[in-house]
Amino acid sequence: MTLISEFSEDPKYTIKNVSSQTGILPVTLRAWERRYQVLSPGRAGNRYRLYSDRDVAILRWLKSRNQNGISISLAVEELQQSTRNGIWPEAVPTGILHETSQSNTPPVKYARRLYHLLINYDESGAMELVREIIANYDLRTITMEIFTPCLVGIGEAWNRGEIKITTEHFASAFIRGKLLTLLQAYPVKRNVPFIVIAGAPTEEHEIGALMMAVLLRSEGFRVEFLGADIPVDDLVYHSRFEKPDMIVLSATTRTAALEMKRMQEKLAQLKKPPKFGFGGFAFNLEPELREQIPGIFLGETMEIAIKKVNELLGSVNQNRSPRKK
Ligand code: B12
Repeated sequence: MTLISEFSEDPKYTIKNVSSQTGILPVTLRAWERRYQVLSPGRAGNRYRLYSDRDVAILRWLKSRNQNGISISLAVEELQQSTRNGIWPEAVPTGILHETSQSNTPPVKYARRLYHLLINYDESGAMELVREIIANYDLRTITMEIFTPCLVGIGEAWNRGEIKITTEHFASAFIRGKLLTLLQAYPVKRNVPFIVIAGAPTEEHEIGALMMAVLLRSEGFRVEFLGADIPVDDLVYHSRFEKPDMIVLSATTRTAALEMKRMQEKLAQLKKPPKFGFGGFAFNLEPELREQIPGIFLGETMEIAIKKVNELLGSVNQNRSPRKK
């Protein structure tokens, strides 16, 4: 095990050399340097930047965190926090980073490729593809433009009788697993607004709620994800002690959507009731259901919902990474 601090700080590599060692484009290197002040390359006599072995180790570490779904701004924050406490992370062994694809493949093509790999049970192919997707796209694109259409395609194929339930279970378990990894890749913050997210009572679909959890955690909120089919009394009990600022429930079926009424009525009896937001497929399919739930409909898409939550609770993440494509 080699810590990043063990690498020399002597300036020696040009930006071109560092780019070929790390697979990060020179333009990106300059942008990271400017935006995050994470590197301080020395200057040669001719004023060209010269990077040290430690700079290269830091860049490789940042890239590897990014490939695990962490935004660069959060990875930098993580690094700065731990080095302030005198703790340096372990260096990423050479050979572990895969090259960032320079392809201009649109997300919809990735969604289709993922769909085909999953319906053919090609798990290692799907894992490789998701690694490529994570290296190329931001979280919003990954969840809304790649995972969601892939799942919708699976649902349609199942509805038409083209695939069996076994295939659907395999595909949704795979995507659910990737989302859980992304969720756990973000730090669990304290002293920021606290949101509890779950599927409404009787609701078996949990991926929409899980996606919301990942997206809201990436926005900097403290987020607890409780999975599908959460019983009314248990969530009320949990809220009494945990005191979330907001509860977000999702529903895909009409029955689950209507269960939210009972949930909200009981939550409203708490001493300090949390804000109650909801959304999901059921409310898009039957918009009139929205009026029947005494809470805040967060919107038809996750993008709208994230904006709404930021308005309701106050934005906490000033340092969000820009879209990559
Ligand atoms: C995977 C899956 C399952 C899995 C779920 C596994 C799991 N762990 O989650 C299992 C096998 C359990 C399942 C069960 C059933 N399913 Co199903 N399932 C799906 C499938 C293929 C994907 C669902 C998914 O995760 N989508 C991803 C999400 C992100 O997509 P989305 O909902 O379109 O999201 C958009 C919005 O809804 C919104 N959104 C989503 N969630 C949230 C949350 C909040 C808070 C907000 C604000 C917004 C929001 O954001 C997105 C747009 O940006 C869909 C197909 C589809 N079209 O989605 C069918 C689908 C949802 N299922 C369907 C059905 C019919 C069922 C069953 C009734 C089947 C049965 N006969 O048993 C049961 C329901 C049981 C129950 N009581 O809940 C229908 C729903 C039809 C309806 N409501 O009228 C669909 C559409 C399939 C179809 N084409 O017929 N299913």
